Amino acid sequence: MFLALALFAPALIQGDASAPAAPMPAPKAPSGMVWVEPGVFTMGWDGEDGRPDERPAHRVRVDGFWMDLTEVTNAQFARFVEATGYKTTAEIVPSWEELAAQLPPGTPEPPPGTLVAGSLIFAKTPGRVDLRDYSQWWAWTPGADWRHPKGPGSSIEGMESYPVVHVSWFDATAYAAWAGKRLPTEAEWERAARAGAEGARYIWGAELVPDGVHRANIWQGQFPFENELADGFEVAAPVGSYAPNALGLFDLSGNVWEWTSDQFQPDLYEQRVRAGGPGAVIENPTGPLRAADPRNPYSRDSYVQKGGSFLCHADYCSSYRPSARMATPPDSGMNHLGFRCVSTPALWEAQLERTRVERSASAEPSKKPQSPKKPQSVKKSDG
Ligand SMILES: [Ca+2]
Ligand SMILES: [Ca+2]
Repeated sequence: MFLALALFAPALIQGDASAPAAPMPAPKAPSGMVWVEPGVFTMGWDGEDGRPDERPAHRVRVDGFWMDLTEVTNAQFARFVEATGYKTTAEIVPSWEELAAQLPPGTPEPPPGTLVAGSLIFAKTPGRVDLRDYSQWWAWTPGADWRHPKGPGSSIEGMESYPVVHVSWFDATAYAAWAGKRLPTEAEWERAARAGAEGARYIWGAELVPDGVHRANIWQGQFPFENELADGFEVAAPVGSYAPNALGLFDLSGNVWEWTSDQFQPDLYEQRVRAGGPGAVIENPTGPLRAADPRNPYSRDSYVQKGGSFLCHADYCSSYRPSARMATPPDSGMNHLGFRCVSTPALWEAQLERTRVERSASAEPSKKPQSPKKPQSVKKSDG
């Protein structure tokens, strides 16, 4: 409902109410995206519920960019796969070399033929568990992929407007390149999320459920075994099911996590502030060259994801706060992890040019003189 409102009332989503009007960027805004003005904001969080990797809050400046109004949907991803024949990571049998690089040295190789394609699916536990061991609620599921989000036998029929899930960072990056876009940096993502709520704990303000109205698809009850569904959804919701932020961006908080282009390091903000000195404004940060992720200590790469998901609970991770950070190796897919893209005037102009070239190339044969069209025979099945 909220998404329909925004799409049909574009005046509502022009610009951040807290900032002066920005000059209209050129070229024309791509459909389904909104312009995020260039500017300075406070990234990170020093508040009481912030984790060490969110500290210290510091000033960052980012250039302007367009951002997708919603998480990328199954329908959008299907168009990409149809156009390119792309196969996602979850549909390809992993190689032992790739897996071994993320495991403790000396981990024995599994017997030949036992590695299969698949992805991770959340499963509620029978009761209370030690929250430090997340393997208790994640099930490696052979045959789970974006078309089969609950594993073999499941499908996305009727789920066109749901966020695509089980997409690796590689898949998200490939989609973005095809669409004339890219993944947001962590700074761009947080800048967009905080629009209209600078310095607030949540994207919409100070209270988690203002006036009793749920603003994001997260988890109410007791994680990971009892979901009270107070917000209406147990797992992913169709994109745009909750009110957007001040820029008209939906589900930045909750629903599914969103990949960014930045590698993760837990003490990155401390390093930035140390290097920049007091009062420094960091320009367009893009993250470190290599990850140092305590949750994935053997993986060279681990990319930041933002916004939390339908699994985030106030007592467990509260990652629906805009400063919260999580990271995952780029070949991993899960049923609560998706993405959205950003674009820039330069990227979008290049995409328009590519489209023009492709169109004129495909129109080329029609320039040749053609013989008059013969009436086509009617197939039996047509009649
Ligand atoms: Ca929910
Ligand atoms: Ca989200």
